[in-house]
Amino acid sequence: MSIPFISAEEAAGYIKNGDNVGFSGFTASGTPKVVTVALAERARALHEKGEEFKINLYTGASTNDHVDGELSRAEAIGTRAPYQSHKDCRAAINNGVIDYFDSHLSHMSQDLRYGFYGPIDVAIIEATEMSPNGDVILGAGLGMSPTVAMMAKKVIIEYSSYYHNSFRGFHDNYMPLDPPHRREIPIYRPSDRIGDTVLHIDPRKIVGVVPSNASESIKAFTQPDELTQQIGDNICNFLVDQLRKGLIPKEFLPIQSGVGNVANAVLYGLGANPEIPQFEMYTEVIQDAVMDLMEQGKCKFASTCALTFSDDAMLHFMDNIDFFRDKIVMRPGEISNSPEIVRRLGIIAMNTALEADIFGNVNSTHVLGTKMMNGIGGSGDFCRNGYLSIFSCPSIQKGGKISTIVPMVSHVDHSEHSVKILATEQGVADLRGKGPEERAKCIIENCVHPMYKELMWDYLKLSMGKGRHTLHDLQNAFAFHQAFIDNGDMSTAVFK
Ligand code: 0RQ
Repeated sequence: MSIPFISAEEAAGYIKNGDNVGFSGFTASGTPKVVTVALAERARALHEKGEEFKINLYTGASTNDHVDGELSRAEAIGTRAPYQSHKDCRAAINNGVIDYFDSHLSHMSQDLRYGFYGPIDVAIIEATEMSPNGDVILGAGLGMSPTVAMMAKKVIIEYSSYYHNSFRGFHDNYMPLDPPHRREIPIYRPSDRIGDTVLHIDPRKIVGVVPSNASESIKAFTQPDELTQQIGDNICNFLVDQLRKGLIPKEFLPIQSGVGNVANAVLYGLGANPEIPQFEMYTEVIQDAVMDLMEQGKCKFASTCALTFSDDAMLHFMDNIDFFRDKIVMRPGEISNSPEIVRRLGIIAMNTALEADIFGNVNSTHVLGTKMMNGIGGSGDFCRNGYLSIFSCPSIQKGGKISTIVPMVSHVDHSEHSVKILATEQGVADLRGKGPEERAKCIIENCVHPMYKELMWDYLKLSMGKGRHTLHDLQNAFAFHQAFIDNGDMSTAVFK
């Protein structure tokens, strides 16, 4: 059957007010780039005529300016899930314009299939190759593509001709059966393949193909500064010490690392350390650092949901694609982040905290407990189920006006039960096997910035000897946050 080429404007015309729209991709990678720009334009035109127009936007993770940016600015998003990291989208969420719900990334596809969020009316899928029978080779990120393509009533393909080499063979499209028929997901090593390289989409549902020639527009990462380098070194030295003590098997364990400069610094640190053997990754995104480590022979294999390479690094990848073909597999988010696999493989999970408390609870999402930053992303999928769950952050922010280590976190994403290790540029707190009082002492001693240490000891002393298991003083638990709200500086906290 023949599938027509259509313009972005025609494609946007298939999307109606109130539709649930699912997207391919994970981070900017593999996320559509053309139709949503036309859709935002259409939304603005309708709004000017006084007509309602909003879609509910479901993606694998964060997107790009073409999706979250354009549609937020056009006030064309009703409900948004499960993750975003765009400033305009964040502002609209925090102003109550967008109804955002934050979800573990591994849950989203199955929750959609379970019917929790209604039908998928339209799916927009970026393809890099396609045949008339609906067999599609996806691009640089999978996200929820198999699920939204299967569920959607209508599918729009954005056909990308940006890449000068074929992605064929990098994807492992797989969708588990849903309960009560679910079996184990048969991945026993990061490199195991269990699905198809092509994604088959019923061609009768494909309403048209929109040409696109846009890059992912991912900026190059900045070199780690002294602070991130110190955090990276602390984590690296900790892992080497664990290896020496036999607390990590001598073959090492697969690594998951979040995005950002600390993640890059840790990976480069592991790469440079002769005591760390060749390692594999089982993670949700790989950044430029992983490509370098593969070329140096230090990283043997990476299972990921997306190639979140900067544009220059992506061109390098394309030029050398055959070198990487047997070293990388891209999976849907529900498989790359599957708690079952994370537990089975014994992942070393490394993620970033906004704030942590002295008992080991971590807040990754809410600034001062109320403003959404990005979302929990995959950090919960990996942290809860990892062999070792490490969280890191600088010990202070905003020139010291904020201590990232606080008496009680203002929002909990990862509870003390899941967080094993906390690291700042000051040092590393190993929380394993410690009760609340010992945890608090260990975190204050090793992670808190010197300018906040005394205040933190004072807080702990408020509860000591008062017959409490967790040494909280509820009247003063948020004194740091209140001081920031009142005076713009946590160090002015005074306990009652
Ligand atoms: O403010 O932007 O005004 O300078 O927050 O802080 O240190 O640059 O943080 O970019 O590394 O992101 C947790 C958000 C960290 C991220 C989080 C202020 C600070 C600065 C940003 P400015 P940094 P990073 C893999 C796994 C959840 C998802 C996840 C994240 C701005 O890592 O979204 O882990 N994680 N996914 O000054 C008030 C505090 C603050 C604070 C920092 N305690 N209070 N402001 N800031 N700490 C990826 C995926 O899931 C795809």
